[in-house]
Amino acid sequence: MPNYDPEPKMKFTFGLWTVGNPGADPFGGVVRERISPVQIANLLGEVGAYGVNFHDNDLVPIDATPAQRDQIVKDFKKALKDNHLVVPMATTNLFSDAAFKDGAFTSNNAKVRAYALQKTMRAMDLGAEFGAKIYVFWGGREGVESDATKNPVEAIKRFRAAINFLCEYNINKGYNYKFAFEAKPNEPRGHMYFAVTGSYLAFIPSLDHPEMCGVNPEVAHEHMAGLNFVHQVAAALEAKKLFHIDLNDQEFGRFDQDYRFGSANLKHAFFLVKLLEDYGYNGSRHFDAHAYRQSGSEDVKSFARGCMRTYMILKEKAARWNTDKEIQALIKEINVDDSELSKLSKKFSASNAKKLLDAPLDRVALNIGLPYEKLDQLTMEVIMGVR
Ligand code: GLT
Ligand code: MN
Ligand code: MN
Repeated sequence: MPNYDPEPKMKFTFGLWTVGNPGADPFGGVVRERISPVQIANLLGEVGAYGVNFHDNDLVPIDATPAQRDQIVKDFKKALKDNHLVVPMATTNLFSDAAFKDGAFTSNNAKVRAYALQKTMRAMDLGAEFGAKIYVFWGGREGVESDATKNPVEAIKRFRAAINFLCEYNINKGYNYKFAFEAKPNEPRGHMYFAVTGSYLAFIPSLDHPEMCGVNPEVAHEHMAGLNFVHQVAAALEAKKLFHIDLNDQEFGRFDQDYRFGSANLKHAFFLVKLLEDYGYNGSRHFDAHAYRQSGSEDVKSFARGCMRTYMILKEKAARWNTDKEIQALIKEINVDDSELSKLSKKFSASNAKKLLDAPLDRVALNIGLPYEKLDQLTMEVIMGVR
C-alpha cells in the first residue's frame, strides 16, 4: 500500500490566506485565531507542503511602515528556510481595501486605476524578493452590480492597458514573471468581468506580450458557472497557457465554497488529476481552499493534508486507469481508425475534397452502439477502489 505522502516534485502549495483563513463568512465573524505568516510557514512545513504563495497584504499589512515591512520580510524568509518552503507565486490584494470597492484596473476613477498599478508594482517587487516566478491576477472587484455604472467595453480596454503597463514593468525590472489570470463569474461582485477561463484565453492574444501571459483556473470558479472544469483546463493546456492552477472543490450552483480538494465532486477531481498527469503539467499544484468553519487548528492541518493526499490517491487511480487492460481494450475499440480516410481529411486539397465528397460513407451503418456505460462503470470502480 503506497503511503500517499506529498512529494516535492508535485509542487503542492498553499496560499497564506488558505490555511490562515480564520473562518469568517458574510453572516458571521472570525471563529479561529488569526495566525501569523511565520506560524503558517511552520504549519505548512509540518504537513509537508512544497511552497507558499501570498498577496502583498497577507504578508505585509497595508499600513505597515517601511521598518515593519523589512522586519516581516526578514522573519518570513527565516521561517521559509526553516521549513524548506519556496514561494512560487505572488499576487496583489486589489479587493479588500475600500478604495477598490468599484474595481481596481477597471475602476471609473483614474486615480484608483493609478493606485492599483502602484500597489501592483510594489507587490511585484515584494514577490520578486522571495523568488516568485508566477504572478496571479484575480480581479476580485473588477465588475458591476448594474451595467448602468460602468461601460463593459471600456472595462476591457482599461484592464488591457494595465496589464500591458505591468508587462513592461516586469521586463524593465528583469523579474521574469509569468502572469496568470484567474477568472470568476461572480462574488464578490454581482457580475465579474472575464467570467470564465475561456474569456482570458481569448483576451491574451490581444496583449502586447501574449507570451508572458497565461491562466490560473480555479475548480470552484468554473463550477459556480456550471461549467466542466476539466474542459476549461484542457483548453488552457492545449493553448500552452496553463501557468498555474487553483485546486479546491465546490458544489454546483452554490456560493463560493473553496472546499478541500476532491471533497465534493470526486469524479471531476479524478479526471482533472488524470488530465494534469497525462499531459505532464509541471507547474504548482496550488490548493486555494480553506477548512470548514467548524474546524479547530488541528483540523486545519487535516484539511491541508487531505488536499494533498486526495491528489496523490487520484494520481495513483489515474495510472491504474491507464494500465487497466479491460479499460484500455475499450478505449481501443471506440477509437475507430481508417488510414485512407484520415489521410484525405488531414489536409485540404481540391483533390482530397473531391475524394471525400465521393466517398461512400453510409450514415446508417455509422450508427453503432458504444460501450460507454461499461467504460464509465469501470472508471467508477477504479475511483471507488475495487479495481
Ligand atoms: C481570493 C480568491 C481566490 C484567488 C486569490 C488570489 S484571493 O481568496 O477567492 O480565488 O485565487 O487573489
Ligand atoms: Mn483562486
Ligand atoms: Mn474561490
